[in-house]
Amino acid sequence: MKKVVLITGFTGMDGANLTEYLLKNTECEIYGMVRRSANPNFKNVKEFLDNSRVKIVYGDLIDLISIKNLVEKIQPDYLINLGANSFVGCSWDMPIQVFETNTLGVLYCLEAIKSVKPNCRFYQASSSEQFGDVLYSPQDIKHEWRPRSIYGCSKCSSHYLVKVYKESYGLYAVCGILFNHDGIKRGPEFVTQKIALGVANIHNQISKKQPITPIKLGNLDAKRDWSDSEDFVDGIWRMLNQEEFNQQLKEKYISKNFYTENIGWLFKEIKDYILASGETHSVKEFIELAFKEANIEGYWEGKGINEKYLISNYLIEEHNLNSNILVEVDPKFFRPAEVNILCGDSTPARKELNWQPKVSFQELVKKMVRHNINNPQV
Ligand code: F7E
Repeated sequence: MKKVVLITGFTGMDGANLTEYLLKNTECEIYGMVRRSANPNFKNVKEFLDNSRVKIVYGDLIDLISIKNLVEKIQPDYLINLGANSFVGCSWDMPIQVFETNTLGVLYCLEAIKSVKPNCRFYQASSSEQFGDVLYSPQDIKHEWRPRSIYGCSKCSSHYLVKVYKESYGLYAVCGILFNHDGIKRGPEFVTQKIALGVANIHNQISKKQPITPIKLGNLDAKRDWSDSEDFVDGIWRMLNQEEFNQQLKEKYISKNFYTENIGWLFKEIKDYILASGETHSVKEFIELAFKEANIEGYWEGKGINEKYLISNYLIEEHNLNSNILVEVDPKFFRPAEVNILCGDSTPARKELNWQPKVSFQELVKKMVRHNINNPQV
């Protein structure tokens, strides 16, 4: 029997990358949950829509009835919850919507599984934002939660809900604590894509001898542990199938003909895992590498809100440019409270699940800039 997967957040970056991964590496049938809207955005998933293994279903994380109906109708073997209001910055502007989607939505998924299909495996997208105001680096699974955003709080609450449902009802429910992961399908409001799009735009303007548009950003000193989402979806699938990817579990159970469909024994063994690169880089480093990839030389000048990344003088003359500013600070992008540094320890996922990311920070920056230069926004 082919396994059935229900993905929330299907049209987002992770949803699209996971769909691609499952189509390539498994025989699963995929149901992508989409919220009904007047202007649906299928940009990230358009290449999968004609695939007979992919079906769109309508539902909303904040509507328990819709989630329950879908679980009843589809009878999924896996419910992978990637749906969330994932933009940290906006969580101060719409705190209730963030909690409803990111926390109540998880509760509804767990309730639906518990009452309709308790052997459906559940994945929850936990986040490094839960570590917040960190006490040490790299952060491991034992690091306490010290969230600095409403988004971070919503993810801590849902993390605990998963734990409680797992322990109370014996569900295969797992949280992947994912550090920043980006890629060519990333939304334009996140800092990596904002920079990559801005650099590609300036590259285009210089080549057409048009005035250049500086990129306006917030905290340039924030440090993050950035990876490629395409590497992380592989880690997510490994977390959902730990008895297959963890050699010790495999030997302990599968080789002794344990009935894996009966997950009664399994929920006690499964673990939450961190996915991260183990490196931390500042927003400034991302900017420098991004301009380098576009062959635009620059340098930093000024401090605090007056800090700017300026284009090298010889390029101004060569291209007869109107302005020398490539990047400037706009305080409107500062957050009321900031997570200054994140760096994750993913040793257990690497050792136990045999997970190995392929794309480095430098390759990620190049890939995003190159993609935007080759596919200019219209
Ligand atoms: O910000 C700083 C900003 O919005 C990264 C989400 O996937 O990862 C992501 O959350 C850093 C922050 O991602 C701008 O202040 C400076 O320090 O790209 P971001 P995030 O907040 O780290 C975690 C793991 C998640 O779970 C989230 O869902 O960059 N920054 N200037 C800026 N950030 C933005 N967005 N825009 C700026 O202009």
